[in-house]
Amino acid sequence: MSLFAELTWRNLIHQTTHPELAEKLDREQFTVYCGFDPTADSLHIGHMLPILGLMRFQRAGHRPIAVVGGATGMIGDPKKTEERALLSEEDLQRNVAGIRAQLERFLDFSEGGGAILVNNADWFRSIGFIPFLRDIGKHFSVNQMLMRDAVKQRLESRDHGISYTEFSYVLLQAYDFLHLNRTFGCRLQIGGSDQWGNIVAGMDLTRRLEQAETFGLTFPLVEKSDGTKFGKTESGAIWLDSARTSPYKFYQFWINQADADMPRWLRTFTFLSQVEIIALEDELRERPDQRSAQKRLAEVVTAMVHGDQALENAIRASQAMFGGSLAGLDDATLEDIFSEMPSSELPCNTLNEEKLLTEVLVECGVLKSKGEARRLIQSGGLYLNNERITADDAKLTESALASTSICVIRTGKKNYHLLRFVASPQQ
Ligand code: 383
Repeated sequence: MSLFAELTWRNLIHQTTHPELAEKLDREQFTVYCGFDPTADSLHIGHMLPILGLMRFQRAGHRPIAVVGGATGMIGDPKKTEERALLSEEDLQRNVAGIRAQLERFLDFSEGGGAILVNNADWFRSIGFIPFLRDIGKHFSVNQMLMRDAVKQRLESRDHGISYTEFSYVLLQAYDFLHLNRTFGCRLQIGGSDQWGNIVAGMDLTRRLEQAETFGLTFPLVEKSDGTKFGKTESGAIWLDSARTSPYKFYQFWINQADADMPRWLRTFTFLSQVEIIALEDELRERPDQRSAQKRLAEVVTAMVHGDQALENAIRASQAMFGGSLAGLDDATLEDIFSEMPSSELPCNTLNEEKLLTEVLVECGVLKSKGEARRLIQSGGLYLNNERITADDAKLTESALASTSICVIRTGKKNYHLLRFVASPQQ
């Protein structure tokens, strides 16, 4: 299947600047770029579509360039809502480094790898303000700039005007396209549909100054079938950095997506073949309770972002939530898995006191009375670290620890309570 047909099948095309781009992509090799501004030290899943987009172009034989916006990140692409806070030089450096490292996990930027990674600060550093205004600014019509969506909304909004700084952003991104065209023969820029204006501005500038024809292609915004915002949970964005969003939480995010979104997500966020995706859709229709589509999606995306080992751990952690073994899981993983469950803390010397489990359960507020605790044990409904307790006179000892300092109590099928043993008692 041709690249364009595949992108279309995957619902990845929102707009293109030229209808003939479809066949050109089959006949000619393109150098194609997408930019990422270092607004944080990590990318999030909203960036996955364009990253995978660059990978799809590479797999089809084209040459991808990823631009990290060390310069544009200092200015800020205007949002519809409000002016961005300026980042300090220091934060910006850290963010650039973080994003670079992440992009390197997806695309091979090594020599011979085929992909190119650049930072636009490298060429903006040496451009003076006056030459830029004369040589570049002269080609921009303020009248047209005022018609851009984000700018228009900011002009209309009473509380949030727009600074000259952000208003000028489009000139910088346009100049990047020109620079990449001159330097690498780059002829195509891709991005989300929010980038259309910036892309077209770069094409115009390149035509004027280089008489070169360039192209643009945008992806649709990722929207969930229920109309809520994709990629955000109650605890915030889903980041690609495992220190911000653990592989377990990342895996869970995909596992928990709705059936109705599976056809779209499988196409958008994976490289799975059409045959496999259609089989997964059939399976979902026939046996929705199995959630095979969600599992496969979570598997491939987690492995792609965090690697096979992290995926394996995430699957084990997910099984723990459903009563699976806790063996080998450490404190941090247990905290992560059971972060939404109630918990209590006990001084660690409690483990030497040979206390009755029934007493501890009442002390921690898991159950109301020792009698209730005894009856629960007798009916087979009490678990320590997902192992059933059978003796109603069982004592709490060191062997109750699942990891270094945590014991996981479960009553019934899935009421968990985390018991932390700490050095000094806390109120
Ligand atoms: C900077 C310099 C360029 C080309 C692009 C840029 C960044 C661009 C931008 N992009 C977003 C970002 O950085 O703001 N002005 O977070 C997002 N992108 C991609 C995609 C997307 C866009 O990185 O739609 C989502 O991920 O284009 O919002 O020379």
